Amino acid sequence: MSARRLGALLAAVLVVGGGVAIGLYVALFLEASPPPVQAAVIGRRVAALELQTVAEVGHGENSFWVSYYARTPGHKWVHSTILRVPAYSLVHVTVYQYDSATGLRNPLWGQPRGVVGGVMYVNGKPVKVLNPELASHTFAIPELGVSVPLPGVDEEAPNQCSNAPCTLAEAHNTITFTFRTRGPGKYRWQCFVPCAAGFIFGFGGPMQSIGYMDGELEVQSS
Ligand SMILES: [Cu+2]
Repeated sequence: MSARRLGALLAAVLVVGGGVAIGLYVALFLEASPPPVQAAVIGRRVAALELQTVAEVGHGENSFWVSYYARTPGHKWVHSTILRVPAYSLVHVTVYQYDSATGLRNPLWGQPRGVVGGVMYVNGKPVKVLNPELASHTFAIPELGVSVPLPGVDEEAPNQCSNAPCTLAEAHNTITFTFRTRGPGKYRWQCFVPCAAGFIFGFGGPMQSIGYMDGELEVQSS
């Protein structure tokens, strides 16, 4: 075989092999992707989302990973961060926050932003800025300018949750806020607290995994 032919053959093998590898990667990614959770529609252009954050899942492959969970309109907690909401709507969010504080790298994020009235409610009380050291996670949708710091529970509080999904009988803070969606599309959302214990700078593992501290907001035309 001539060197030229061999070169062409090798190039073809690489292209096909690369294609197969990319296909496999996409297939595995899709398979690993958690199921979408629909927000409850509670009015004309008004929806409601319920989330919880847990210090550790408590079971399964990544038992020690910190995570978000989402609740279906049928009140079932799902281990997912793929959230479906209607376009051009108000979304009322309730987060049950079961994890303790880690603290923010950037104190600016202690201010709830991109939310209606510039305010969040912590256990029913309005909060316009949170001491950055008290943040356990944030709920942030960078493209929509939404960033909400979630105050952690006291580490000494009795009844800590260690197996998700957590229940209201366990120590938690309840945070509520409202944001407005724009047009249909996929918007990335994530936590910005370096909350991944045991990973470099707290930013590995769950902090870079959809279904844990990263998610997608699927905005759909209604
Ligand atoms: Cu987090």
